[in-house]
Order: sequence, then C-alpha cells, then structure tokens
Amino acid sequence: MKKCRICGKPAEVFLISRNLALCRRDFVENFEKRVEKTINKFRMADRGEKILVAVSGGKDSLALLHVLKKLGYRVTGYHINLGIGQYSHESLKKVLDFQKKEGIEIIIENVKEEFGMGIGEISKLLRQPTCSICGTIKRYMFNRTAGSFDVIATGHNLDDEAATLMGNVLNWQIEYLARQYPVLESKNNLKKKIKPFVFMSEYETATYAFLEDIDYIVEECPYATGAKSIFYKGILNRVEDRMRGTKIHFLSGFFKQRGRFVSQEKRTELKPCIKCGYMTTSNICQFCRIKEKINNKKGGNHERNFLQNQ
Ligand code: Q46
Ligand code: ZN
Repeated sequence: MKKCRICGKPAEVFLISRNLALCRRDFVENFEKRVEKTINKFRMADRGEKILVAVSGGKDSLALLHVLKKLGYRVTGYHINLGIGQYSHESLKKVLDFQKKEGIEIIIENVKEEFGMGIGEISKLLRQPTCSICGTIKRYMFNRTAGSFDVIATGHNLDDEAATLMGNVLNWQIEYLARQYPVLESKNNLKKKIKPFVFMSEYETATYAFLEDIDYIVEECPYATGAKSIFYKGILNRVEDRMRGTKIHFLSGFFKQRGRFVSQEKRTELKPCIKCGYMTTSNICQFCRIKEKINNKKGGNHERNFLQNQ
C-alpha cells in the first residue's frame, strides 16, 4: 500500500502527473497551499480586496469560491441563470444549496429577465452560434456586476487552459495568445481578471470538491457537446498518459514565452458604447446589438402577426 508522502499514513489520492501520493488531509492542505502560491506568484489579489467569483454550479467554480473564502479572501459569488432548460434549473439549485451551506453571498442574475428569453432561443432567433452569444452575454453581465469589486475570478483549471492554448496555437491566434495569462490587469474600465486554478488539474479540483463535501452539477451544458475544447482535452489527456507532466509544461512554458506575442498584439482602440457606456471597438457594444436585434425581430414578428390577422 502506498503511503502519504507527507505524514506516512495510507495514501488515498494519487497525483500521477506529479508522482505524488497523499492522504486526504494532506491533499486538501497541499491543494490550498498551491492555490495561495499561485495567487501570490502572479500578484492576483490581497486579502483587503473584494473579489467577485463567477460560479456556474460546476466543481471548479464552487471549489474556487470555497477555497478563497477558506484562505481568508473577501469573496462574493456571481451566477447567471442562462435559461437553458433543466441544465440551468439544476445549476441554480446547486448554487443556492451551496450559498445556504457555506453562508457566502451569491449575486444571481437571469438572462430571461434581461432579454425575455434564454440563450438557446436568442441564438435561434438571431441565427448565431449559441456559445458565441452566451460568451458575449456572460462577459458583459459579469463585468457590469463587477462595478464595485476590485477583482473578478474564474475557475478555469489546467485542463481548460491547456486546451485553450492548444486551440490558440493550432490556429495561430496571436491576439488570444497575448491575452492568455493567469492574471489580466484592469484596463479600459474592465476589472482585473484572475484564474487561481490555472495550475490545478481537473482531477485535482474534482477531488478537492469531493473531499470538501461540495455538491456540484456534474452534467455539462447541452451546448458543450462537440465543442473543440473537449476534443483538445481528450488529445492532451492521451499525450499526458504517455508523457507525464505534459500539460503543466505546455502551459507554464508558454507563460514564460508569452512576452513574444504581447508585442505583436494589435492595439485596438476602445471607446464607450453609445447606448450603455461599456468599452467596445465599435459605436454599439455586442450586448446592446443583441438587444437591438431581438427587439427588431420581435417588432417584425409582431407586425407580421398583425398583418396576418387583418
Ligand atoms: S458557452 Fe456554450 Fe458554455 Fe454557454 S452555451 Fe453552454 S457550453 S454555458 S461554458
Ligand atoms: Zn452597450
């Protein structure tokens, strides 16, 4: 039987990529120390700052909110009900249960209240890809709510970031490469953005959530099926099986080299949206455009129905 490297008791968690076996208690302690180390290394936040944490109801985001609070940071959660049928119902339920159990304030907003319909219906109506509409809306609402906070945090883990990096490299998305980093300083009235789980694997965040008794939604969003990121994750897992530590080397090596891409980044001038003041590259921001398009379509449908009924 393998023993815990730290205390010598029987090990229960095996971190193959780090060649480390730990007992439950030492795994939890080690996990929390590594998160703190990442926060300090990248100067993500200090304990006086107010952090808004995006929570979907999944393991990474709930574990992040939990660990930040445990480490003594001033955290508030932020959840958006996307209006995606059963998936959104279940997600909201997990978030509300977590809030009750942990006593952490979580701000909840609803896409249906904003647009009169959920993400799926918006994408159908506007004939635009669901995840691109969803990304725009989530980013906007998160930034809008972040107004009185110092920092915004997301639960992206090592597997997510390595898959994103792979996609960005395969397509040579220089601008995305320049912006892929564990911390992005505040700019153009957008808040400072941090990813404290950037070096924690999906297996580690899931194990931590399980050992800390965090109940989360296991199902993926129905629109995630077939996503390129899932395909890239599969490939990286296969490489990792053959060559331990590949993901962490890939990502941390990139962070050391990232400066090469920053200088090539196109510096696009941002200006405030004429409708809402959000910083954007054109006169009207994407979010206001979506609103406008929905209103136009609804108006169009209304007129059509009216004429048909004459
Ligand atoms: S973008 Fe797409 Fe996600 Fe939105 S529609 Fe679902 S899969 S939730 S991260
Ligand atoms: Zn706007």
